[in-house]
Amino acid sequence: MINFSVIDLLYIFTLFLIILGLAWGGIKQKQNATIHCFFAGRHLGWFVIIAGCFFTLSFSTIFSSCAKDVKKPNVLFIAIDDLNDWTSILGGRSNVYTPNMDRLAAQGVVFTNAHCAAPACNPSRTSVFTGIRPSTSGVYFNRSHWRSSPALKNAVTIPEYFRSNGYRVVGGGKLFHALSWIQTDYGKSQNEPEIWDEYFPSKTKPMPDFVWPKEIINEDERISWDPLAAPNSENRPDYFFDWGPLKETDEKTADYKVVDWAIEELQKKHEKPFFQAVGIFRPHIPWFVPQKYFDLYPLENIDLPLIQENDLDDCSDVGKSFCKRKWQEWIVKNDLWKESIQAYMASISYADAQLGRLLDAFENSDYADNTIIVLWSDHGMHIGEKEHWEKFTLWEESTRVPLIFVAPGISKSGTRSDEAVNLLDIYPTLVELSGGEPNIALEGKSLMPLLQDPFLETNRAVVTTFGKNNHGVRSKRWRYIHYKDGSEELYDHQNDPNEFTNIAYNKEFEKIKKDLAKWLPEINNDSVK
Ligand SMILES: [Ca+2]
Ligand SMILES: [Ca+2]
Repeated sequence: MINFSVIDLLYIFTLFLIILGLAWGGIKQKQNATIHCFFAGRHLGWFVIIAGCFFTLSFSTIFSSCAKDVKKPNVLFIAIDDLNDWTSILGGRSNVYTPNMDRLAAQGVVFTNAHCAAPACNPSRTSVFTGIRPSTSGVYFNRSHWRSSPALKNAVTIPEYFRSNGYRVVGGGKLFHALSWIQTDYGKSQNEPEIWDEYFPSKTKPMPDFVWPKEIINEDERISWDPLAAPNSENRPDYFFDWGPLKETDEKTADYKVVDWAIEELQKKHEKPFFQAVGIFRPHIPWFVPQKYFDLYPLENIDLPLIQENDLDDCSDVGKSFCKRKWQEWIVKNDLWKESIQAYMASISYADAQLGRLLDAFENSDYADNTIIVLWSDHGMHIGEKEHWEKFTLWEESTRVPLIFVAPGISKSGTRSDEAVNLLDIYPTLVELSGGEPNIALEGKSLMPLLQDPFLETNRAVVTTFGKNNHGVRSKRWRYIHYKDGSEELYDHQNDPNEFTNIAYNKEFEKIKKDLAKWLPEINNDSVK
């Protein structure tokens, strides 16, 4: 059967008008032999021909631009906070229950060697959304206001890019840096209201209120925070470092509400293509999630991470200065290591369950066949390795993150790439996948070649930066760290996947080190206030 498009039909209609015009002119010419009528007949014929051409040109332009819009892929952009490689797809820990991340991975490409550009929320998220390195922007820490950076003053963020290309751009939850319970200082929202068409809960309040355990809330409904985990113990770390099961069900929790909003968006009929960003806050501390997620991980089944005694002895003094050794001392003294691992894993499985609800709605939506999905976490997490907790280091625990791309018609289902890639690559990849022109201002690289061929070897190394002039360089095999005082670390992942032995001062590896140092950024700007 022959299928005609709207444009084909318009051309046929025009041809019909032209023939009609010529015929009309011819008939009139025959019927009226007088000179006056000859011209009248031909004029009418020419008029029909010209009108037909004009009609076709204008309508074909309108219809072809509409057809182009219909073909533009949507983007579902999923950010998870503080999730390290403790997922079954990355294997950073066995027996973590993340079935929904596995399910998404089965639909696309998992980047098993993906690293953040900065091991902290604000600088990492800023680099993802602007495509600019922390060393270029000077946005190194959570307190820096990213738009104050001279390099980012006029930067076009991902939502702005898509909006200028005819997309509806919406977001919900933590995407740029924010904390729901601290509205000042480093908890202040760094979201820019004007770059979104819509935001949940609102453009000025990017995260819903949390559900706190009752013990944390005092009589006038304010958070008093008498910690649940080992209250009144000596030398307790920051009180955000707390955990415990919630009696409430998922429906009451903040991330559930963000996903509810995201589901509603996916159920709408959209005229324009969309860029929809969904920010899931757990497994960020404090680890308060419903009891059922704690029940997945009985304490008696939990192993401690593999660690080496005196692991820090061969590390740089700058690297050591980043470590929260007091947290580790407190954990060990109070015998809470397994409990805290249980709480982090419970929070990961809670986040994964919310992802599952989003994927269910997506798969049942009208957009399942024409939407690019990218899932990423802003940085990793130490759970006592190198006597450190949280992120804020240049070691593997802080830099390695989940990164999954699903690109219909381009990526191959259930494939993996082990090449070193960076979260800075998300922006140029989305530009290329959506048919845009490459933008030289973006400092990452499009992952399109790896999506098309996950076995491609790139020989690339990628950089993570923490503070001015401190960089970690990760290739497929090596991690090289160069700190601001000139001190160095080098780890061979082929023989030392836990980064226990610093071989930077072993002459045998001098050339390896030099080759890796070539990837260090040339621009190292001062920190933005
Ligand atoms: Ca984070
Ligand atoms: Ca060591």
